[in-house]
Amino acid sequence: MTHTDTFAGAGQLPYLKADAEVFTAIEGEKQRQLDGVELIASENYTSGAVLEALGSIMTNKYAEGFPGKRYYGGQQFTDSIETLAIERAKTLFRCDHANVQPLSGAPANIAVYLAWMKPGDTILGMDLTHGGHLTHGSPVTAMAKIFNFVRYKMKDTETGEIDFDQMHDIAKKEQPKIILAGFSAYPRELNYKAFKEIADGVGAVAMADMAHIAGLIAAGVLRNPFDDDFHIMTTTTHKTLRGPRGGMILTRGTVSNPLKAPEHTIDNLPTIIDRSVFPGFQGGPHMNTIAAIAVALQEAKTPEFKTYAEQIIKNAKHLAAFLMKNGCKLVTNGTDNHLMVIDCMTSWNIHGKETEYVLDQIGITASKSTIPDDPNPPFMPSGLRIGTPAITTRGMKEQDMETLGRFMLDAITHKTDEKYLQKIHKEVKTFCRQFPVPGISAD
Ligand code: DSN
Repeated sequence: MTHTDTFAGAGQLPYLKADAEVFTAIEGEKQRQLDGVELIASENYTSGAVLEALGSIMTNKYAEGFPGKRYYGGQQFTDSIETLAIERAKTLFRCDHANVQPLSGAPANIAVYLAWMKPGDTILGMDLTHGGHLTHGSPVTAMAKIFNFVRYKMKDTETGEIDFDQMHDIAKKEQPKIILAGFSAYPRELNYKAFKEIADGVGAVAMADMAHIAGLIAAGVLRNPFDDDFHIMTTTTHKTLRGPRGGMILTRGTVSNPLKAPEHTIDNLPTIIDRSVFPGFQGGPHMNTIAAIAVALQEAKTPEFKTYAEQIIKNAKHLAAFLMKNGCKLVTNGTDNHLMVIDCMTSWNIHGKETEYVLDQIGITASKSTIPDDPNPPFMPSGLRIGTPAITTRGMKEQDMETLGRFMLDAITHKTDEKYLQKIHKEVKTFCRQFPVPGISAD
């Protein structure tokens, strides 16, 4: 049985028809998802079961607090759902504690920062143009006004090797409270052991933001930072993990009593973090989202999910090899995970923003991206980030990567020829309609 079968009739939205404006927009988006190719590396299609939990009456319930310790009555089912999500997360990621309440990845990271640090304290994270995420200290974020972010980079952008000597020197000088491994645009596997050694050397907490690759870690196809004794892992739940939009904070160690302030020690991290999420930073958890996370985590335990995760990487490697064979310059010259960053200026002498626009014209969605030490600004950067999680969910395989690569290269070659782009757009639509989108019946 496929995910599509389990949600027969999805997209019919019988109640919503009364609100024509919202109904029409959702129908339009449904069609866009069916007719287009999704190469945004952070997007995916959830299963019908996840959608059902997300759209369920669990959204009606307030549940401030944690299972067994709530501030409202009527919690027998919320407690059982949140406990399921927590236990499933612990098994899947081999950790001792999971907080499944963060509303998404940014709130998860912020809750950790506020849990462990005081205003003015320092975090050492990846340079943003080298692949780090906005919440790792972009000057436009509120966190950058509170904490001091310092950066490490790749030593060699041709291989993706991280400059651990530089990281070590910066850590000794700046004495960060957190050393952050993780990224939103870095295509290589990380050497967590090297991060952890540097963190231990300066008494910092080792934190991994695994939002992009959580599904690949859960499936065991990429390394789990906890195997190298990381203290904290944060993630979103909607990328490779294929759940609803949400977040989690995973830790080693046990919670004492989340309603009582513990001593500020690494052993107490689970309690400190729980208290930072609630009541520190958020109010009532979104119980419909937590129900959907529980469902996604159960799906991620299956052999089918492991095969899916393996195929994501096979597809990414294949697409990267095809593009490079055809003259395309990729940052780090390939990928170990689900994403790659094309250096569009070097490849075709056009910006990432224009490349994104050209691909949009043929029904292929991607996102512009900076390249390491990009001379161009983030809104008009030199690169384009693409990834394979969503297309792999639709069932695309290696041979389909070549078809997609050809569509992309053909469109870029004919980028000013509107008629030609329309012709490719039709071909893209015919091509991708062969592959079902879970949760959307294609009638
Ligand atoms: N916006 C996500 C991404 O595209 O990587 C991360 O939050």
